[in-house]
Amino acid sequence: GITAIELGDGDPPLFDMHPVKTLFKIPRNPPPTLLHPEKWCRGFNHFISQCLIKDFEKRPSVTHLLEHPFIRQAHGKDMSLQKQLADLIQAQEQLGFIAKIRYCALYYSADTIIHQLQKRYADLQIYTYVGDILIALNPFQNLSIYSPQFSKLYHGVKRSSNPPHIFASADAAYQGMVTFSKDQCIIISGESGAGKTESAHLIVQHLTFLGKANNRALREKILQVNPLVEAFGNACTAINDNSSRFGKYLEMMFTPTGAVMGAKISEYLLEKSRVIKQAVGEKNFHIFYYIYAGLFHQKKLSEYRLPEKKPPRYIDNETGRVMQDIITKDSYGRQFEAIQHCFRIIGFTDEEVHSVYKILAGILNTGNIEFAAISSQHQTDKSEVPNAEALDNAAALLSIGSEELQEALTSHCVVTRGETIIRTNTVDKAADVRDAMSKALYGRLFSWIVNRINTLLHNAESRMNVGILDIFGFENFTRNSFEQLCINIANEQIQFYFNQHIFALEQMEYQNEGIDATTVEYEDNRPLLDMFLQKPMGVLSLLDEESRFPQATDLTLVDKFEDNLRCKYFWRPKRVELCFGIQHYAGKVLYDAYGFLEKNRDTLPADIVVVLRTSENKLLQQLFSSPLTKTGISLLYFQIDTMEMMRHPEETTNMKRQTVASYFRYSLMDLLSKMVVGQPHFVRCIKPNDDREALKFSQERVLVQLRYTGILETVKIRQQGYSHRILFEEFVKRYYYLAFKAHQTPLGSRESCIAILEKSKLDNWVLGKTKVFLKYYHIEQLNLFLREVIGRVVVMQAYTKGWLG
Ligand code: AD9
Ligand code: MG
Repeated sequence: GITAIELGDGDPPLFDMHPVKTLFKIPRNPPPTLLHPEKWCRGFNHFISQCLIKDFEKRPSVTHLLEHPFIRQAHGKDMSLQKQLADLIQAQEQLGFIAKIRYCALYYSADTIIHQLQKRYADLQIYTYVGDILIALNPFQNLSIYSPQFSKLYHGVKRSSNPPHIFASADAAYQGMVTFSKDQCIIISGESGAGKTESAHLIVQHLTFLGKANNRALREKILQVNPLVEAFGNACTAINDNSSRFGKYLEMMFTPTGAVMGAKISEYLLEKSRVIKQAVGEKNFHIFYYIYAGLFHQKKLSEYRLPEKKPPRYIDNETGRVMQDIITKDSYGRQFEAIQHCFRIIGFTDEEVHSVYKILAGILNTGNIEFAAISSQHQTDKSEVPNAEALDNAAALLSIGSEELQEALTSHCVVTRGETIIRTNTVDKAADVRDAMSKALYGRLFSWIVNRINTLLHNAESRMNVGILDIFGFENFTRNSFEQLCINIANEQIQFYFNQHIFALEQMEYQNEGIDATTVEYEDNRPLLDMFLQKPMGVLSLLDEESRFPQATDLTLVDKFEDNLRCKYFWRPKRVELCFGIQHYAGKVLYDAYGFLEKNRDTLPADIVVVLRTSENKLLQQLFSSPLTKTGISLLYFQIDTMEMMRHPEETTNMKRQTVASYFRYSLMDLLSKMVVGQPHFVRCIKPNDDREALKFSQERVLVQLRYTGILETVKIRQQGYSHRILFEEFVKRYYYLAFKAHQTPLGSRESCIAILEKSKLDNWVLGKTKVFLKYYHIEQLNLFLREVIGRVVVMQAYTKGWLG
């Protein structure tokens, strides 16, 4: 008969989730009369998991489970394994185990994982653990699992006490920070529309709950940060109605005891080009619609010199649609009020907010400035503004002179041999200058808002933080431009970090510690990342080099790519000249190089800066007084520049000519430097379908995402791997109470570790040369024991000291 069934030892399937391994033993070679081994195991595992869930719900001990009459019965009789199995399953039904499987079994095959995810999704169980990575399927509907009751449930408890949840990730990070006094970072990844931003909100919500500050006002403030920056940095795209058009790293700061103290945001690469133009079916940044609709409903459009009949060109790319939306729905208007509320709560002054609105309205009016050619006999390359209304409005809102603005738009100064010559702009050139000005205004305004939030929420006394990374997800549209390239490179970098952390470092550590662990093959995207970032022959460097040549064109750029990128990840389609393709980790993307050089140069003529600096609007003056004149880089970024300049003084001269690509490279570096100091927690968002429909699960789409994100490989490595490694000394210091008396001072040695582990009756742990290797459930168990023991010690001391009478 069965004595025990062991789940594990490389036999599929396996639960990494509970210490069930010692409970049951599956014979290595099931008798041939049995069902197909995998099905057989699956049936059994299913049963066991149900028992366990029952077990965990009532919280009896593991022995309690063994004492279960049904299990005892199975043990007692001598039946064929098959019969017993049938009995077990029947009994399971009789017992009415209706509890659902909470923990996904870690099967080897992709099929079984997909199957499991699908089943869970149908039950609206969108979260699943794979090892210690949280998989989050986008539900595309509101679920009632984020209420304060749920927050209470995920508060300083073992992970296995509750169903998988995004709150558990926040709780794990929080506990990690408090217990180890170490910064943590939660890295949320997934393609566009997969649910990263929503997840980030939920994490902030839960962290503010966990880090209970007495200061309610502060908590309120922190909760308003995301909605505010997202109004300015998110927009509707073809894939996602609330798509992040910038990368965001939000650090929540805490005291050593874990009370929340403040917050700080870093922003990465806002897609400024959206201000001036949007693809068909897409929109400008939310804030423009909020403000236009809000002012419309409040009948205040004229106060901000905004046209009432026809919305400004920048927000009305499909003529007429916007106005209809604004009049019929008033959600935009409500959002405007919400944003005003955010500004107020966070602590912006009325004057500041008014200035922000004026600049936004100024940008919208700037977009309406049109140019016409002045043709005289001698000059055909001269332009003027035939209708001064938009020009005057923009100038008034920006508190600058209308004539000066016209001058700066339609002409430019050239300094040659110490002499200043004024050259006129063609109509096209003038329009480019106008758009460059709008982009610069918006980009700098955005950075200013972020910096202002940081000043208002910063707390110099904070000691530890939990960072939450929410960037723009991998994108593949019908037409992909420079912005998509940058976004996808950023995702490539995050994927690399993930791989490093999960696979490369893991394997290196096993080797170093002399532990025998099977190596897991994974898709290393390092060569791809090198192709993008390498100097001087990487995509970004080549782009920068080409951007320096005035004669270069987008076509010469693609030629240059083709000549230099000799690598299987790059190809050039035959028929379309300006196109090139890249095989990203997440799929093939075809890029259209049109406009790459201009977008990378991101030039803002000095004449415009000069005019804007004369503004009487204090905020505007501030935006353009920084020494960086081009990319609208925040102060935060400026610090990195200076750091870089100190390290590479030879590049200092180029700093003035900073391109988007070089800024982008530094941003990635900066982001990584923040991430590597913290203990990472990974949340992988997955989009179950492309139609944004609830309950619709496309196996194909999910499989693709599981595959390219490396989750399938993760399953393998997690099955075999050890999520915690602790130096002997540290381990002894932390857990010596479990095997030694309080007055003893055991050596931080291998032997002491063994004593502790054996005393705790754990198995499946491994000792390396310097570290103890543990599965995550070991840690949970140890901490639980520790709490009990310490509790006992405290009570005993209280007795001996006579406190308890
Ligand atoms: V992008 O890369 O910024 O374009 P995200 O951030 O991955 O993308 P987002 O969080 O914006 O996606 O989610 C897209 C939409 O899915 C949201 O607007 C919600 O409508 C929906 N969603 C995502 N997660 C949840 C959830 N936990 N509950 C309910 C959700 N709806
Ligand atoms: Mg997002």
